Amino acid sequence: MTILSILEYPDPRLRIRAEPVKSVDVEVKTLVADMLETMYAAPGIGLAATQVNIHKRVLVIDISEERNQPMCFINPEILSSEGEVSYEEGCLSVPDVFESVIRSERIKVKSLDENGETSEQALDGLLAICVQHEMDHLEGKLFVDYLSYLKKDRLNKKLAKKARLRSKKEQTDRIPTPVI
Ligand code: GNR
Ligand code: NI
Repeated sequence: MTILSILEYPDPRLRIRAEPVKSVDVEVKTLVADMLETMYAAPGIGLAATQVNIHKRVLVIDISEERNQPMCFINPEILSSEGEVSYEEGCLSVPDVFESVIRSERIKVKSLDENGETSEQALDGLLAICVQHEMDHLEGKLFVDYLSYLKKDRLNKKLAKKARLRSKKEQTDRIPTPVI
């Protein structure tokens, strides 16, 4: 298994719309295994293939405390949704940012599992929130897209500062050329 590297905002590759999986073959199964390993290592409660620069409609999720209930959703579709909930979300592709997002409270999702079997599941709570967050990634959408202009502006300023500090650190870290 392999730990894959996770793209970070504002990487334009996070905006690519993912393509449906045609068949759940060994390549897709390997991707699922690698994504689970990457999610557990990060650590995160979910991961979309888009985040590891693979533009296929594949998600993995584990919301259990013990981190022993891996779930996989291939070609997920929301059949119906009800209610609204607000939850403080974070994203592995937008480190250190946590903001409230309003999502549907309950959803019915149709998807394929890692064996290519179709299933329909009625989900609620954190699992429903996480599936919606991950499905947004497959559309090239990020949770920060829901923020107000003011909050988005603050986020962009914070990222600009982070980039400035990084380039400053790179300068001071540079090993000086010895004077002979
Ligand atoms: O690890 C994650 N935590 C989280 C918390 C609240 C709502 C959504 C998430 S998903 C996130 C991992 C991630 O970025 N998945 O795309
Ligand atoms: Ni995310």
